[in-house]
Amino acid sequence: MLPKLPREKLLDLYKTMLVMRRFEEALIRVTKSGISVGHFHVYIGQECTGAPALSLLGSRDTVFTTHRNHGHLLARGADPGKLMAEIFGKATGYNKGKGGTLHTTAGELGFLTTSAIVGGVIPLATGAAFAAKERKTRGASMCLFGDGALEEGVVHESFNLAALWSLPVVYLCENNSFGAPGQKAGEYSSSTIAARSLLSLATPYGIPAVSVDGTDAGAVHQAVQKALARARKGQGPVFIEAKTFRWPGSRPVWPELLTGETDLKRAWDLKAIPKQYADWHRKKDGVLRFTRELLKSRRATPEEILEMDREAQARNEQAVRFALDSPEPKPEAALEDVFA
Ligand SMILES: Cc1ncc(C[n+]2csc(CCOP(=O)(O)OP(=O)(O)O)c2C)c(N)n1
Repeated sequence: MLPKLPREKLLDLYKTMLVMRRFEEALIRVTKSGISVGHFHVYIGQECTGAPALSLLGSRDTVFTTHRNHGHLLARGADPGKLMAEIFGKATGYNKGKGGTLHTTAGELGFLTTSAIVGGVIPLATGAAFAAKERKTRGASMCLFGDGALEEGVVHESFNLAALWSLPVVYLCENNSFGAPGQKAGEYSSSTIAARSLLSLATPYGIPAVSVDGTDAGAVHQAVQKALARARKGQGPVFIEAKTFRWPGSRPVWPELLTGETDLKRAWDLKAIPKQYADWHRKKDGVLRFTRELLKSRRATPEEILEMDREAQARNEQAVRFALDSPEPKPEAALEDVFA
């Protein structure tokens, strides 16, 4: 389902998703060409969660996210060139190359920090919500994390305080384990979390919890809109589980695309779908799903879709160029911006 938005806004959301997808494809292509930028994680496949969720934030809101953060930053309007440069460790990056992929921070976009410590952002987002409440900013705090974070003890202290003090925070869990081998539909299974339902981890604290299909941009948009409205009215936190799919890559350290780079024609030309990974192209890839929904509702033609895609690819090619041509940080800058 498409979010209930006017056509122009829907197309803006789609363009953002295309930039998110093409950004990481370009990044993978660069690393495959032999240029090493170190270990990074990709958000490919989760665009229908991040793009609509983050499009709902305003300038008073804060965002906290994880090791899988590129898509989130781009969804909030990050400049692809500055983000690519940060991942490459260049002086022109968001944090002058000192944050890198795992800790990119962009205060101007509401990202007070991103953290690779699994579960680490949950208390920070809760603290930011406390600050917003104390300062009466009417802003909300959004916290994005994976299902793995829920095994951390600090999550429960955070949920408890957020509920006790009715803090304006939206906990958005991107459950990309859904569909793991041997897992039954709708059942959560993990070797590290005993709970069978992730929602059951929030409800004992009186936190309303809802599960949505994370490849359904309309469902995510609706759930996050409701949660933010509740938080901003001072009614406390909400927990949302977005069931989504991990990108189909094979190697965890050097991401590669087993399915190839995205071919949007697969949204309308079923013959173009290769048998292998047909499941991904037909059902799991949220960008293809959103494309099909745009076509079906006649909000865009195939030509318009391909044109938007060309623009997204060109923007990301420029971003790669900018990052490659940017200078390394100077050695004498190592101790600049160090506070502790
Ligand atoms: C506290 C902590 N423990 C372990 C790790 C190593 N680690 C990095 S990513 C990851 C998996 C995280 O899974 P999840 O939170 O579900 O996010 P996903 O990668 O699936 O998006 C782990 C265990 C870490 N970074 N921090």
